Amino acid sequence: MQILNWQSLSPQAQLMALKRSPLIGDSTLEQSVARIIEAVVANGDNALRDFNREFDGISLETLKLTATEIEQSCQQLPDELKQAIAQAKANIERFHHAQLQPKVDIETQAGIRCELRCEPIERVGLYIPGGTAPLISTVLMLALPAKIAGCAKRVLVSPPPINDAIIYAANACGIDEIYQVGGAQAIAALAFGTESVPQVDKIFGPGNRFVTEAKRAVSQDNRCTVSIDMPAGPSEVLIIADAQANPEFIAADLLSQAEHGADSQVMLVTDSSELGDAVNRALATQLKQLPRSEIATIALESSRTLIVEDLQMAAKVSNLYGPEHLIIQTENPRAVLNDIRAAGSVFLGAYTPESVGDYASGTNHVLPTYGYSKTVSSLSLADFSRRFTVQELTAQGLETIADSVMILAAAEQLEAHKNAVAVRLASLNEGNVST
Ligand code: HSO
Ligand code: ZN
Repeated sequence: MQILNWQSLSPQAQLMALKRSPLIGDSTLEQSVARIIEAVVANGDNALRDFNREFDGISLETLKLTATEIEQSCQQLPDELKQAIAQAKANIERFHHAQLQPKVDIETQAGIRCELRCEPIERVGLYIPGGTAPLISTVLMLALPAKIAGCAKRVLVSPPPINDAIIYAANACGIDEIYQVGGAQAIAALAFGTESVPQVDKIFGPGNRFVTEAKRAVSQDNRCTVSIDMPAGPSEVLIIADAQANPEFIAADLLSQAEHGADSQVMLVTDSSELGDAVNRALATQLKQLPRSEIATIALESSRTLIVEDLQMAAKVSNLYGPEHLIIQTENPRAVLNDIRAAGSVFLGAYTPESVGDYASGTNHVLPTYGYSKTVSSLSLADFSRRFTVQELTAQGLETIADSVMILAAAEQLEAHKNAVAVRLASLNEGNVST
């Protein structure tokens, strides 16, 4: 990885050093996706079957997996994979269950009761990408919080042929509606509904640029009211490390993220230039042994090591970048954590590789990328529900705030607002106290 000395860079060059590669897009992407969406709106299941043939080379009459097909896929799975899924599932369930919020129900003043209630989103669509790495773990990260939050209808879509382990994980997480359709057409089907795919209220999950563009497009389409989980960009990790960190561990962590895609970005920020050199040597050795070394090599070309004067500066640099994943391998990682303001998920200490959060520690691996961690939160139980407020005033409560409300309404020149209070006060003054 290119090694740069942070302090010696001009402010402009510092910004460049933290720049992500521009999102790979082309001017026709929007149009191609729009065409796919319109075809699904017009022709429903027939369009989905056509796209399955065109993009995935598979002819399917029935898009929904039958109970028998699900059962058959589940039987194919080796026991050790089932056990690994079970351990990951238990931890993810525990962590997300703990996120259930107690109801807020207070009196702001005597006779003025305010509540914050939480309702599950009724119908959710979970997108699981196909491709070279079947993301079994993403099924757990989406399906378990959806179930714990109480979403009544949970639908999973994935391009055919769907990997047996994905079907097994979905089934283990209580999903019984699995549709064999992927790409932008799957997102369109979830947003508008077809003869077989049900319409949903919110779509979750990662995907390629067609899926990402389709999610953006349907979330802004006023013919439906579907919303989406979060904006998506390529995966990334930033590691803060000091001289005592193990360069082999760091190289392994950088590569674990670099192997996701040629557009992944990995960064090392350290106060030790010796460590920077040692990590580069370890990267060269480890890279040779990886099956996905071609992908990782391209990712490393746009990745950097930044040498800073101390760990406070390292935290500042990390905050400027706002990484999706932040690994802190320093003597006292919690001291650095106190200076961290923006990151999707943080991994502390030598024995916490990012892989544990990707799969099994319990935290969610759907995280804000591309600097969005400054404003967007990691996926959590809250994303599967909506909150609404309730208020109830007694006559005495209304009298307590009547003047303030009427004065504010008058200041806004909204006479009818003022009147809604005034008519009640008048009625109270006439002695008509109801409750
Ligand atoms: N690191 C990915 C999640 C993942 N890793 C799934 C392996 N499988 C999210 O950025
Ligand atoms: Zn990963």
